[in-house]
Amino acid sequence: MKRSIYLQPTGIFWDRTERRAIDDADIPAWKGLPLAGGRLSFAALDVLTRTSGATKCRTIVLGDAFSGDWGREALAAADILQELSSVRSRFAGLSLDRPRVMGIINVTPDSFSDGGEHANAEAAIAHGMRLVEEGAEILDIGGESTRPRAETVSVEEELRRVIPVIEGLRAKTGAVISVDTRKSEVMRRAVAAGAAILNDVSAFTHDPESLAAAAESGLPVVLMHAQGDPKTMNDNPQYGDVVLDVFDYLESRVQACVAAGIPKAKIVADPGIGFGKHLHHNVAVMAGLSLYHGLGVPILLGASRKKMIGQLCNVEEAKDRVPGSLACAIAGVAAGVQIVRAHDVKETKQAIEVWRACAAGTEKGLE
Ligand code: 9MG
Repeated sequence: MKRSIYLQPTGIFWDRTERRAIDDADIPAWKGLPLAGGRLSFAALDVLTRTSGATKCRTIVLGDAFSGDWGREALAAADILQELSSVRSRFAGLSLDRPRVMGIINVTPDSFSDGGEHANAEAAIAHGMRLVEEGAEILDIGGESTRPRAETVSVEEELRRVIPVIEGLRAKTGAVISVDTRKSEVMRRAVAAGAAILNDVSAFTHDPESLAAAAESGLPVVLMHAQGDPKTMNDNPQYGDVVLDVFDYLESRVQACVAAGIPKAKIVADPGIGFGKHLHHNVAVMAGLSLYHGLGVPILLGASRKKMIGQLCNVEEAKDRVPGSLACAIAGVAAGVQIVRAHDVKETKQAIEVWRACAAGTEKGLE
């Protein structure tokens, strides 16, 4: 469905009204609306209206602007307004009242960040155990590189790479195991080996059997936006308004999953930084992250070590992009993103914990 009105929460803050000692019943403590049912609230909305290619934006402050025309337009998107505040379900057994870190394990010889150093199962398992020690609550295991221009690998090769790692980490850690794959056969075998999340960068569009396989598994899923196939996706990506086009796509994929029998409570959406997007698209999506809460599902952000950071700061080597990755992670959690996909788990956890304490204004009671 293509919408004409979208709502992006803005003025996002950690709600600390409980510490304000207002006991005058005539002056109720003002609260914003809770963002995705979590600890953050929002005080205003950017109302985005799209007509024949152009997007107009007007910011309205909650509470006093709903009487005006733009307020009425916001109410025309009442379904989005409701989703922006609704409480999110637990995902793969994890509550999402605080940001969760998904550690990346690339079992690929051509991985853009690992340089193939984890290309055998034992090294990958050891790497995964280290990520868990560092605080990863989810491990995302992939055997096919999705970096721009990457070639596809056969089902057999992908299975050979990921299954022993899933089995090993399932036996040795309590982390939730996610499999990063676009192939139905890999999904089925990964589920049998102990995977608890299916992360598909094609949002179940690459393999015609994958959506049915996902529904059959009963597992929670991550739906990512990508324009085109990894091999050619960054050649010439085209959008009307990238932030809104990504929203439309994710909304349609959420609907497709629900129609196939996957409950909405088991779906996470991801705007897909770097997937069929130039630098100006990626930064626009980063600035638009809070809009995606209108989908009514948790949001996952994966910007770790990506080219966007290299382009912004002129850093060629992926391993040298850690500070920029942390900046992206914090931009994400400050916009209410619930899951951050990261290579550098220890650093990401530390950055998030410090941000949370500073946003909450207390070092206590954050669990
Ligand atoms: C596999 N993979 C690589 N980058 C990713 C991202 O940004 N999100 C998700 N969900 N998966 C990704």
